Amino acid sequence: MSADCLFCKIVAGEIPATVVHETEKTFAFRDIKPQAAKHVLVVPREHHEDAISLAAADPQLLADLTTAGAEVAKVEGIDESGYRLVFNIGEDSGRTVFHVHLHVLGGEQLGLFGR
Ligand code: D5M
Repeated sequence: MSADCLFCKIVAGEIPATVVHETEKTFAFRDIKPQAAKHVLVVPREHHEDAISLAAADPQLLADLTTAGAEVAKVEGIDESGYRLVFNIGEDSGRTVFHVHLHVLGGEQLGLFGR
């Protein structure tokens, strides 16, 4: 656990969240500021800063996040209609939390990316 990391505290149960799916290595909860009808974040229990550093340190764990994202889509009932998986990397992405998280977005027709 990394001190002062919001998502480490959520994984530890120190900050409340609506849990959607859990495995031994991953933890998924509803985004507090949803950007789509369904918006869930999947994080590794272990602290890693972003998807790129995680890919270098533990590629299996990055794969586990993707698998958990697909499981979340099933739990949320959007696996057949389709959904988007997003990792934000670096400043221009607008990311705000520095514990790697996979956004699972769906439940409606999603708009195109852009400004
Ligand atoms: O995404 C960080 C996401 O984290 C953003 O969509 C809001 C969400 N967030 C922030 N605080 C919370 C809590 N406490 N619970 C659930 N979701 C939260 P980024 O990719 O860094 O922009």
